[in-house]
Amino acid sequence: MSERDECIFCRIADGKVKSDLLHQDSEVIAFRDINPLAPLHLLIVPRKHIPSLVELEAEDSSLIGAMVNVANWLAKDAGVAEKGYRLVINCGPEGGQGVPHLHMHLLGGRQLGSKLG
Ligand code: DGP
Repeated sequence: MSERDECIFCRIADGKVKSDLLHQDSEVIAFRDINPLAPLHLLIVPRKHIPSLVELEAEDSSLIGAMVNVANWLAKDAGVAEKGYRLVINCGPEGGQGVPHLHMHLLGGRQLGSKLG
């Protein structure tokens, strides 16, 4: 089995697993988290399989900007931009990363706690 076939977010990006997709372009997709922690909880995911933030190569660093742009657009579209929202990238086991494919959480729609860890 190929790396993409073994990765749940690659399978979603490739249309092999269903998701509640809200955005897709040539580089980035965004869909609702299956386990929402807030009224709005989206995942912004590069199509390219990058296992985690620490493995982001310099040549791919513009992807982070593309992911933030998509997140900001989705926050505005969902109506949470004015009140505020949070973007989170978990990296590695101690950073709380469960799915080994780079992704950004967009959380909003309620007052989020002031503690990060
Ligand atoms: P993290 O802990 O940062 O790796 O978060 C991974 C998130 O991915 C977690 O909040 C649950 C979500 N997730 C895992 N598998 C699926 C899936 O198959 N579909 C969707 N929509 N979300 C998933």
